[in-house]
Amino acid sequence: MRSSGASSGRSPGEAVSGGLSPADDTVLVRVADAVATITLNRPASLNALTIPMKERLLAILEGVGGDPAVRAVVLTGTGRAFCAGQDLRERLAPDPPSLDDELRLRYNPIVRAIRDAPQPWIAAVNGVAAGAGASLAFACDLRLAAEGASFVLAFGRIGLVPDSGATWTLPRLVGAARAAEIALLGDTVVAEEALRLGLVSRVVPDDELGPAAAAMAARLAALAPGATAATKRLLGTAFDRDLDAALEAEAEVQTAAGSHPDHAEGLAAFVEKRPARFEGG
Ligand code: T3D
Repeated sequence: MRSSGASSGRSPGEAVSGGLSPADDTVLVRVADAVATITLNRPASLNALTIPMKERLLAILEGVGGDPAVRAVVLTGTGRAFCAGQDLRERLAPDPPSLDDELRLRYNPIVRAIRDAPQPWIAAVNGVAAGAGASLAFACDLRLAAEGASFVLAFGRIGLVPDSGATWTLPRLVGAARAAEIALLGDTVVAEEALRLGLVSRVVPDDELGPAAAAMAARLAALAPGATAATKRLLGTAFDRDLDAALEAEAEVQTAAGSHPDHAEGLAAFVEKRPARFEGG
């Protein structure tokens, strides 16, 4: 996976992966030091998602997910929003795309790509995350919020139901009672409240969000990729198992992790008092 887009920092002539058009800068991706940073970039519309933008995002997600050189991913937005969800102007066009197509062909595969990716995903929520924008943040493995960030499940205001996985992720993150209040009333949840509810794990000053997300991603990228991917899988399916099934799943996955060279490298690094150099694979 190579960088693409106006702020990617790629040098002239460098290949853009997956046939992504370098002329389209609505979603930027930059890969450096095993961390992919994906930036939703339509700030004038609060990074609201259009069809071309969703298609570009999905192509990027698939490229990143299949790239073993990428060990952690940060998803964020340009400007004062993380993402305002579906572009409502597109929905108001004379011949709007069907909701069925939008969900089944675009939003759902995007959510699946985040959940199925082997890498840990960090949502660096820089501002408002509304509708499917909130759902994208909920789909990530970790959420850091800037002090000025907020979440709003705005679906009810336009006569829709929460989608893009929000009815699945939100109760798992905050519990049934809080999820019902957030989803049904659609009140704005500001960053400090999101922290109190467990919707985000950290809130940092606005200008420290980028560095905080980058530091967390660097820590994740230094871990053994196979064990990290397996931990993500175990956590992502935890609520679907009883204790016996969880113990069995852990035993199975741990046996595989223990036979990987990265486990031996971790043990060697411990006794030699040096940082581990995990190869993955
Ligand atoms: O295909 C499908 O429809 C299926 C999938 C659905 C999933 C969904 O995401 S449904 C939910 C869609 N999102 C929303 O309903 C949120 C709409 N936006 C808002 O409620 C507010 O904009 C915010 C609470 C996010 C922020 O409010 P505020 O006061 O800070 O900003 P603003 O003034 O409302 O917005 C600033 C600009 O962004 C404005 O443009 P303008 O007037 O300056 O040219 C506004 O129209 C634009 N904008 C904000 N959200 C969207 C948007 N443009 C298009 N689509 C948006 N979702």
